[in-house]
Amino acid sequence: MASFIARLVTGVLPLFGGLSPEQTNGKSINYQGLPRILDNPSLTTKLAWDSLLYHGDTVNQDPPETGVTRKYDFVVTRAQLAPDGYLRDMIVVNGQFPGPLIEANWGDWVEVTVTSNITGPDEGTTIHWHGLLQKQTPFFDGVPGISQCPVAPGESFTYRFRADHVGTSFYHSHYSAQINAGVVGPIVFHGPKSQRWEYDVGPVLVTDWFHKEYFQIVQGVVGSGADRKPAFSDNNLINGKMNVDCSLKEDDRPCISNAGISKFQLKPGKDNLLRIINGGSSGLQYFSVDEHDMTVISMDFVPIKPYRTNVITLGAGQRSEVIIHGKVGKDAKKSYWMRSNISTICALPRQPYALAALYYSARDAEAQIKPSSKAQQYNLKRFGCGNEPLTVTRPQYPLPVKKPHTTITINVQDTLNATGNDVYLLNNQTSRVNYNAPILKAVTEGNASEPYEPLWNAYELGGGKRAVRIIWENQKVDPADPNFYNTTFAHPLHLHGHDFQVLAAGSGPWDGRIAVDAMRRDTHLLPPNGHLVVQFETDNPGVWPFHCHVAWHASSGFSISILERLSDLVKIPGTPKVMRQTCDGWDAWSETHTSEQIDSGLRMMERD
Ligand SMILES: *[C@@H]1O[C@H](CO)[C@@H](O)[C@H](O)[C@H]1NC(C)=O
Ligand SMILES: *[C@@H]1O[C@H](CO)[C@@H](O)[C@H](O)[C@H]1NC(C)=O
Ligand SMILES: *[C@@H]1O[C@H](CO)[C@@H](O)[C@H](O)[C@H]1NC(C)=O
Ligand SMILES: *[C@@H]1O[C@H](CO)[C@@H](O)[C@H](O)[C@H]1NC(C)=O
Ligand SMILES: *[C@@H]1O[C@H](CO)[C@@H](O)[C@H](O)[C@H]1NC(C)=O
Ligand SMILES: *[C@@H]1O[C@H](CO)[C@@H](O)[C@H](O)[C@H]1NC(C)=O
Ligand SMILES: [Cu+2]
Repeated sequence: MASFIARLVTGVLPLFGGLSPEQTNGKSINYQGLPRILDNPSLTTKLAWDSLLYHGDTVNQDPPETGVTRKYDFVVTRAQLAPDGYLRDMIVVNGQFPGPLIEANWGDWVEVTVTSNITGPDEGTTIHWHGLLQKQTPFFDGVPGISQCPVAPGESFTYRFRADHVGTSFYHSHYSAQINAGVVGPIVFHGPKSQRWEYDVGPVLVTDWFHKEYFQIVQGVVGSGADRKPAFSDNNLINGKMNVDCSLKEDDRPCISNAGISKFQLKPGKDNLLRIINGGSSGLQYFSVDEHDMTVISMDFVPIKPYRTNVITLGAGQRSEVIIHGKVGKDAKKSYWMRSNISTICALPRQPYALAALYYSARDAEAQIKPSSKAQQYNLKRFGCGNEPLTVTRPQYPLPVKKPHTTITINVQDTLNATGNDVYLLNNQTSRVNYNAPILKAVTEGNASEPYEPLWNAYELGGGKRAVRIIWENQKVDPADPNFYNTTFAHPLHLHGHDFQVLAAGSGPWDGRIAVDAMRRDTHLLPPNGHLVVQFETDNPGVWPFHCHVAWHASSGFSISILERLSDLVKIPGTPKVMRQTCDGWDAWSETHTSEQIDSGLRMMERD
């Protein structure tokens, strides 16, 4: 803090880099240029994938047995950092924002020991490994109140799961809206490539950024009457960096307007792979690179038929891998802006524009030449706040769409409850879970039966492998209802434990038509006043939330719990035993700490 202020008053400052990397991102290292797995001698086995172009479906195949376990230690603590120049209280992994990169080969086991060290005030934590199937390990999915109890302050918990996909994802806290405090980092699984590239630039993590602490934001979101406040984001970051205009600041916290932005170095004339992740709390992002087209090769973990574009859409929780062909000659001597713009129509950004600088030589990057490139043009109203049309994003390896055994229609409504708090109702029911009694524990201890607790918002999908279709409807709101609150938000809906087929998505009600070669992914946008139709097979016994990835909407109860194949679930070794580890610790902690639950439960808030 002292050095922060020292730098603040040093007068003339460079174009960017007014703060040190420690001040903006703590102990975070620049993770460009993959695989980095090679840097760690204990992780060097079997990187044969790197040269392999393999035309095979890694999504619907079981991963190979590699016999390798990759171990990581995460300590989650409070920290004060200034990612964009505004000093704020954060919660981070290993002192780093963004958090450390998890890297493994397809088929490896990954073991992460998470120590909860969030004190003053104390908080628990859980980490969710976004997009992983967790087959046979549903208790390591990291959702408090569903798959585990929170890891209590001072306690540790070891997650052990399979690298069951190939591609790009991220991990994040699923405890209340703690993701917003900075508990987020990239995941890369190497494996057979669906397309050839020559240089792996690495993760490009885009996060909307808020200056207030998440507890205050959640209080505003779920508050009633005059306490109810919409959650405006203050800034937008690329790999945890951006500049802020301190003159717009409304408080007296330390702030500097040229903290520094991220720099990327691409190889001229080569095919450069960028792994773009929307790891933010809420904002719908449009990612582009000035004067460069991108060839999109995946959506979430699923390879798609490559297509060229100048911009991609990423709802919170979505990822996309793109190849950028490097410029040559005099064009490679210029620098370019990489941009991510938060939608000003379907989100609430105060400052929507994230920037990073792209260079082709280390010397230019060192000299920090300010780009003078021209922004890509695209229509902000594109796709009515939805994802790219399904005719554009076709999977590399399509699967047939089976006749569904079960069809569930879910009507979404944003309304005020009897005490005037903003809640989401899904088929008239909001969701709220109990941190001391996770649903997975209750159902595997044989201590739950139908009718389930209404606030679980449970949908039980019986035995056997069956096709299940879910139709999300976001348009049948009644404008005559005095509590009707017309949101223009797009809801990025994320299902745990599955890649679903996206059968249809668009505005208005579903017309019954199914996309040709329906793509698969784990998160897709439900547009405002629109519909989203997905289908998956019950091939993964577990309790899987299907929820909005906008942290504030999850806080307001936008979640259902899929209870999948309970009779097979109870046979999984480790149920319910694994959950007792966190629950014993959490029960003991909560006996001596009074906690205040201000939001839904999925993202419930507890404070002493
Ligand atoms: C736990 O957090 C405290 C303060 O936030 C810090 O001093 C301590 O080093 C942390 N412990 C570990 C193991 O990181
Ligand atoms: C995206 O943001 C940049 C500022 O970084 C702006 O100049 C550009 O117009 C924006 N693009 C669109 C389509 O709004
Ligand atoms: C309304 O929702 C709030 C926030 O989730 C909750 O605290 C309150 O108990 C709810 N009121 C009723 C009457 O259910
Ligand atoms: C929700 O409840 C209202 C009455 O309170 C009822 O008319 C309506 O059909 C219900 N909607 C659903 C989707 O269950
Ligand atoms: C079973 O559920 C009941 C009611 O919720 C609770 O009182 C009891 O402690 C639970 N038993 C176990 C073993 O969890
Ligand atoms: C909701 O808002 C949208 C966009 O502002 C508007 O087009 C639509 O008519 C509104 N719907 C209702 C029922 O008010
Ligand atoms: Cu939402």
